[in-house]
Amino acid sequence: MAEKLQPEKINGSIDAAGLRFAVVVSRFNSFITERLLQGALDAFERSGATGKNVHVVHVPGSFELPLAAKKLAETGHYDAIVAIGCVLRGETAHYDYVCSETARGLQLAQMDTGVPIMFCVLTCDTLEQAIDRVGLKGGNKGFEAGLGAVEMAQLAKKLRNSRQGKRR
Ligand code: INI
Repeated sequence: MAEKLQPEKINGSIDAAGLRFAVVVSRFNSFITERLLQGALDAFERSGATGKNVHVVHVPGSFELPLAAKKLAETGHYDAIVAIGCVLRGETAHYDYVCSETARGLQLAQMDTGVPIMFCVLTCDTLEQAIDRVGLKGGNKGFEAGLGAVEMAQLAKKLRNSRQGKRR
């Protein structure tokens, strides 16, 4: 019987040593976003990043995250970026505009620049749902995003190197 094909797997490791990160944080709902920031920083520290390689930038609200993230990505200085925000549903359609434009803008920023950008924007109906995602029932989504940034930074580096290998 023919042997089962064993594909070569390419994964990003959770090793932040020597990598550079930016975290862009919305001040709106800072009770939540500052806890998400602490989670992301914890993930960087636990995976071997050093303080001088992690920069934190604040913006007024989630709607401003994409522009700041894109400008950071364009510097060429960062291996990955985490965008942190918290949008809580109100009585008007404002919530829908902020959520959709923030998500769209962050996706465009990472596709335009090739720098991984983690979408760490909570979109919740209530404050209680948000609190559950910053350390209580749902863990800390900032920590998950930090780990995601490390993995994507490593993966992007590997894919870049394997592409260069093919050209030779
Ligand atoms: N920004 C948030 O990050 N979360 C919110 O819940 C929110 N609400 O509800 O209005 C919010 N609005 C501000 C917005 O992000 C912009 O800063 C503002 O519209 C100026 O461009």
